[in-house]
Amino acid sequence: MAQDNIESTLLENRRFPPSDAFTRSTRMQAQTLDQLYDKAAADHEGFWGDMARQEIDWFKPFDQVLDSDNAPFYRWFENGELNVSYNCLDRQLETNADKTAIIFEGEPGDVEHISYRELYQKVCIFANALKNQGVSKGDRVIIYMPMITEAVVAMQACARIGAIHSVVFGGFSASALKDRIEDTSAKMVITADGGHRGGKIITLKETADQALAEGCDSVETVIVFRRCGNDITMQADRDIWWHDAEKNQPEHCPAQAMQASDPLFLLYTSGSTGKPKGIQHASAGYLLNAITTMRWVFDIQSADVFWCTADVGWITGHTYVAYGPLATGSTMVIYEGVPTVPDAGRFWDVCARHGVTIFYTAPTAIRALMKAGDAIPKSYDLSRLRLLGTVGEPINPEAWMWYHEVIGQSRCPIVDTWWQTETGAHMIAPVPGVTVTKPGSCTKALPGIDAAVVNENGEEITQANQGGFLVIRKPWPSMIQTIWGDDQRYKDTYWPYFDGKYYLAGDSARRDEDGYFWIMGRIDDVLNVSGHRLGTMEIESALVAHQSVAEAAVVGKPHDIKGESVFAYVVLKGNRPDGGVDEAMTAELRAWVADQIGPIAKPDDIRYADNLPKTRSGKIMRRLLRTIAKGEQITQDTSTLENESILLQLQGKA
Ligand code: 6R9
Repeated sequence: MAQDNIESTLLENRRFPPSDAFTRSTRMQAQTLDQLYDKAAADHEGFWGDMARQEIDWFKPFDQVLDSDNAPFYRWFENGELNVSYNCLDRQLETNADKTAIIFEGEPGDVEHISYRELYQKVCIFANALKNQGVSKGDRVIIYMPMITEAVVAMQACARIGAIHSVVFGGFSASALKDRIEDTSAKMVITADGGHRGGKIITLKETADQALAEGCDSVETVIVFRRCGNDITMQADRDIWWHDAEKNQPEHCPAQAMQASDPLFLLYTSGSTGKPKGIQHASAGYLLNAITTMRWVFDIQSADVFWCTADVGWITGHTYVAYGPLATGSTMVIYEGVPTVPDAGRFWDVCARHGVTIFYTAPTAIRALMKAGDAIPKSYDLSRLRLLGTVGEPINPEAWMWYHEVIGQSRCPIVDTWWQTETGAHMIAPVPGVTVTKPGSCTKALPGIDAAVVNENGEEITQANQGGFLVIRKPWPSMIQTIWGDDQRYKDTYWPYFDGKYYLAGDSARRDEDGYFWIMGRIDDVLNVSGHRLGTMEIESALVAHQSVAEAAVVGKPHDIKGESVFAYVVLKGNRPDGGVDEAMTAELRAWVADQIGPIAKPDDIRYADNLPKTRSGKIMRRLLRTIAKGEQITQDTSTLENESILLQLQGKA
């Protein structure tokens, strides 16, 4: 996998400088950017301290920029007090009250424009409703919603009263939801009757009921927003409609003063082992980098219409839907559904009708829409677009070129943004108007971000195009605080080497002769399916939980559109099916995994064998399984295998 990547990207030598027209219109000029880099290099803490004073409205100023006493549990902006929702809403009211904050479009086509004043009122009323239902500062609230305005209202309302939200993607199953409810001991679940997705109604409340059927004792209340009008059952002592909870609630709700390092939210993400981890983010540092990256990377300006297509169930939907655009007083689009309903022109239709100027999506969406052909985007007026962005996985140069030429009409710079749930905001990304881009490279680290590629001893690799570990060598404001309830796992996962001094991203990368970063892939067993992180362990555990499965190993297989697809090798209890084929079992296991984790985790391929290839010490040889999944010739040494003869079965040849 990594090897392919090196070869294809090494051939890439096209350069795209920003146009003069773009550079003239941008907020950031090369000279200013240089000054930022210089200042950050000379005085890391002073740089971020100044930024925090400039960009955040504080209730009480901080007295220390960075407290490293208990590293790697860094604390930014000690003793400062603020409220994130106040910074997103209240401070826009003076000059921006009538400006549109959100242009919402439902999948069925319903459109709503919400001004900052209206959003402020919605958030205040709902925040009061939460308080009225007994939620207070520090309580955890699970949000399991469709991609509608109210999802953002719920997040902002939590932030307003200091409750810690944990959004669970609406595509996740009851059992995934249950795990998150239990890990957070949430007091409340906020959901909707349903959401529109892919021309169907996703029955969220029904799934939430399944999750809550057993255990989840911490949950006292379920608030249900009526979106689709589908039939649901309300449990009298537990469930309340959103509109009923809001009855008689005042239109103002004071913003709770929070310590800078009080947690703002938890968001679960996959790791290489064990259950998903609750990534914990702090209030002030997270907000700061949401704002700085909106300015530096998205060049956000007052007339922009910004559209990040990510669901709020992912970090991208947190930073670049729920917080960043509002904290910078911007207008954004929120779209409920999928890109292909009613047809593959939907994204471009939304861009054209709402005058989107900045468009941010994932390579997997770009590849899928590219496949639908050029005629579709060409039939829409995309002339308002001025900047394009991508996130979630490496973008292949072919898709980059299509995005540039067909969507951006060779006019719009592309910002390929590398970051993670744990980093909170963009870390390595171009500054449009200044950075010369190269298709497939996320270019350079942003000011104040000390990214490097190092070898296993932590020494920086200076030789061009030599791969190594991607690390961040200095703390940054929007960094992960810890893993919820598991400080040790936080240390072990992110600070295992280099004397615990460098943050280990879990990606491999190389830098070219210009110092540009090229992400090569994960160094652990994490898959990236359509830009979503999935742990191979999680899928394996789900498979093994099925009554017929004895053992399972999961690897990624390169996929045209998804980037990677899930390929599972399964050892059944009892006999291997004749010729390795059992379509009924395959269908059952796919449905089972969808049920255990969610449809995104469904294996595209399942292959049955009597055993898995293991070394004598019992380690599954995943590299070998990856080679087989790709249908490639096995060149690895297989002599350490316990049972070489199963190779034929694994290859589907016996
Ligand atoms: C924001 C987000 C993080 C992982 C990350 C890396 C991959 C993200 C990328 C990229 C190459 C980019 N990744 N952006 N790889 N180029 N521009 O996606 O967060 O879901 O936590 O995933 O995604 O492997 O480590 P998250």
